[in-house]
Amino acid sequence: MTATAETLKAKDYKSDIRVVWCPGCGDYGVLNAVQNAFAALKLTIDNTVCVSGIGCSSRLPYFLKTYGFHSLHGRSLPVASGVKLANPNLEVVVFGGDGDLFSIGGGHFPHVARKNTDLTCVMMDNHVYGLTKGQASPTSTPGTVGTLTPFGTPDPAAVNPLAYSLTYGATFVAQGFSGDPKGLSQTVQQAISHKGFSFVNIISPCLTFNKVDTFDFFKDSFIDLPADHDKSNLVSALDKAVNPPAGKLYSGIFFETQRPTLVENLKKINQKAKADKNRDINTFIDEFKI
Ligand SMILES: Cc1ncc(C[n+]2csc(CCOP(=O)(O)OP(=O)(O)O)c2C)c(N)n1
Ligand code: SF4
Repeated sequence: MTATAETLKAKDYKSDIRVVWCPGCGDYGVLNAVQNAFAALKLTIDNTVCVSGIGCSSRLPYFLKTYGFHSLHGRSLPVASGVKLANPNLEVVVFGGDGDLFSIGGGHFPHVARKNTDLTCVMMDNHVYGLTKGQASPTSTPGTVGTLTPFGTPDPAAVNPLAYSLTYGATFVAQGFSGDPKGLSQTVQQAISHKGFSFVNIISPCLTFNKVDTFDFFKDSFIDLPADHDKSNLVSALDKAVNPPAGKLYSGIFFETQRPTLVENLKKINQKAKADKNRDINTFIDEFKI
């Protein structure tokens, strides 16, 4: 975390753009939690960049006063990586939906995680494609009836975003609920404060197009991770991600560890390259001259 701004309140991070989500959409709770988290961390508005892809949830950067980049569907993570590599001093936060990040953008996620790119990725998981009116997404509960699946999805299993991110080497993995903006704000603060790739899966119901995994369904489902959960233990984190008690979902930090970030590793390689006279760029080019 690099930015500071002593006097900003949550409302100061709000842009003048009218929020256009359906009344009651879970994403309002996420926006609220994010504004509070930015204020608590005293992020400087012009040192913070919020990047998204396409989807209802990907509109979130519009509603914040920071710099933003509403990129292409599924491409928020590579765009955000570029921003971070170009200027490592910026605080870069990625927002998106389960479709954007795990369907069309699913191929980028493992690499950003394993490289430990210093980004915070906040996913609004509503188990559906909201913007395009209710198609099934990778996190849809198997059998979900949707616009294009009137007889239920044929997929026997859903993607588990927590297990996925843990498996590919994310160094911070957490989960929260849009109906708990206070708890969520704290989780987002911890995710942003973490050095390296952090992922927060937020269950954020789409009341318009997901009639199965609704707010009422989730509101009694969340329980805190056990007090004795060891968040440095990857196996225990995976177990909690895959095997919560029946009908329940854990909220809190599943896993946190420290590893050098992509920028740190690139700096080391750069230093080595500079120190190696045999690898001077002109010597290297000379090797290819005929
Ligand atoms: C290349 C491309 N393919 C498809 C689309 C259509 N599209 C826009 S948003 C979206 C899915 C959004 O779902 P999700 O990321 O879960 O966000 P939500 O709207 O549910 O918040 C799709 C398929 C597109 N805009 N661009
Ligand atoms: S369609 Fe669903 S995800 Fe999109 S704004 Fe409406 S409630 Fe939210």
